[in-house]
Order: sequence, then structure tokens, then C-alpha cells
Amino acid sequence: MKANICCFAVASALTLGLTACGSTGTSSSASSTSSMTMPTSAASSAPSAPSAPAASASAPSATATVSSITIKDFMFELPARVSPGSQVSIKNLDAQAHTVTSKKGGFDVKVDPNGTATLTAPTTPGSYPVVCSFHANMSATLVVE
Ligand SMILES: [Cu+2]
Repeated sequence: MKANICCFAVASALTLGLTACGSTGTSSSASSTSSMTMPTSAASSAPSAPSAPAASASAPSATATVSSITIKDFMFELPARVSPGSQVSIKNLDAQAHTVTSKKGGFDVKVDPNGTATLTAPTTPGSYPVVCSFHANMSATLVVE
């Protein structure tokens, strides 16, 4: 009887030991999970990588800055030239609505007072006489090449 009790105690002790071992293995896997946090923090440096694409995205906006039209005091301020088919931003600094209208077709964009708009340049290179539909005295020439 005593031997049986002893064996049972040992057996339960072994079971407890195995259980402890199992929990230790769990905690070690938990620590390996926490080590996975390290790659996660490395991945948090990856979001700074998207800032590189954002920087390249600011490069096209820099191009847009080059090819932008400003309307101020009833005058067109055009870039020297724009690329065929390119997007040209228009900024109207006047309290009046204006249009950027090609006399020979290709574009006709209205710009709200103190508003902005986008003009898609013609794909055909050339000089495009520009007028404002509202103010006959406003004229300019958009060079597409
Ligand atoms: Cu106008």
C-alpha cells in the first residue's frame, strides 16, 4: 500500500513536472512570439519606406508645380510650355470666375473664384490661343510640346 501511494505520488509529480515543462514550452514560444515583435518594429520602419513612394509622389506634384496656370488680376500666367496630355493645375486668385478656353478647341476649363481646376493638355503639340469666356480682354497662348 505504501509503495503504491509512493508510486502514485511520483507519478503525479512527474505529471506536474511534465505540465510545468509544457507551460515552460508555452512561455518560451510566447517569448519567441515577443521576439516576433522585433520584426514588427522592423516593419514599423517599413512605413517609413512608404514615405519614399510618398516622396516620389511629391515628385509628380513638383512636375505639376512646373506646369501650372495661375490666373491673377484678370491675367493668365502660363508655364512656358506643357507636355502633351499632361495635367495642368489651374489656380484662380481672383474673386471672379474665369475660364481657360482654347480658341481652337482641346480644352475649356472653368475655374471658380479663388478656386482651382485641372486642365488636361491637348495631346497634339502646338500653340493654343487661350481666352477667358467671361473676359474678352484675357488672352494668352498655351504652348504644348
Ligand atoms: Cu476671366
